[in-house]
Amino acid sequence: MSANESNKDRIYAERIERVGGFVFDESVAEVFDDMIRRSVPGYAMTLSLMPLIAKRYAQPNTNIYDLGCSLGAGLVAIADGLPDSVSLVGIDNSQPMLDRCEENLSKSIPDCNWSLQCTDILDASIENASIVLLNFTIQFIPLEQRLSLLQAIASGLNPGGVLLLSEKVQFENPKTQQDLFDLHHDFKRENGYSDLEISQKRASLENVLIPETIEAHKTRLAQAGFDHCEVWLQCFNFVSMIAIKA
Ligand code: GEK
Repeated sequence: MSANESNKDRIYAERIERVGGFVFDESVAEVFDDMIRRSVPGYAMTLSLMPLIAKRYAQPNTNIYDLGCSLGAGLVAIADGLPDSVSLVGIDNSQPMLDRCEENLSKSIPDCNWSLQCTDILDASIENASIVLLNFTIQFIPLEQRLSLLQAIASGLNPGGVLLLSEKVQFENPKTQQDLFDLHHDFKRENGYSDLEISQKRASLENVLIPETIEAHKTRLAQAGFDHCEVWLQCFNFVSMIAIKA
């Protein structure tokens, strides 16, 4: 098998008798880059535009966190052009993800000051931060713990700091919800996933990935202590938001 084939996501390609809940284990980490690019509309664009935001908000001598950093794509994307004095901190509770993340950062940003922590983001200590990335990760946190996580982020950010939050979202209007859900599935089909793969993956994410509305995110961000919050990118039912601490 070529390297490319071995990193192609085929996890749900064969029929599985009983689909279990989705976990970020070795088999997922191995194909994760392919999985997220073929599953999340706008992922590449989010990564390509985040550096513009990061350059504007990064403050010298501060920490920049990526919570749920997976393979480190967010940190690699924003690293170029930041002040030399920033420290990049990637946090994830999946060791298989972090093993690959370490390889990626060593190769892609060897001269930056970065470190990785294998821990639950709910236990992470966030301090002296100018930017926090939370891309497609709060959706995996139990609903009742999301506010305290955002409060910890808001209180760890310096004045003028920002949270960049990306998420799968849902819509209150049933037609909008159905249309954007269908478009997301069209996107996955277009990217080579079969109907079987799409339906088995959906079953595995049931009760594991819990999306909310954009309004629910905005309300919680305000409650957590953010002063301004706006969507800066939306592709079907996936959004990227910026939340600013004044
Ligand atoms: C990217 N941001 O490429 N504590 C720490 N890590 C966690 C927790 C937790 N409680 N729950 C989940 N994770 C990345 C993509 S993926 C999104 C993020 C997705 C980690 C989990 O191990 C995984 O690496 C990541 O959050 C979510 O831009 O798979 O859709």
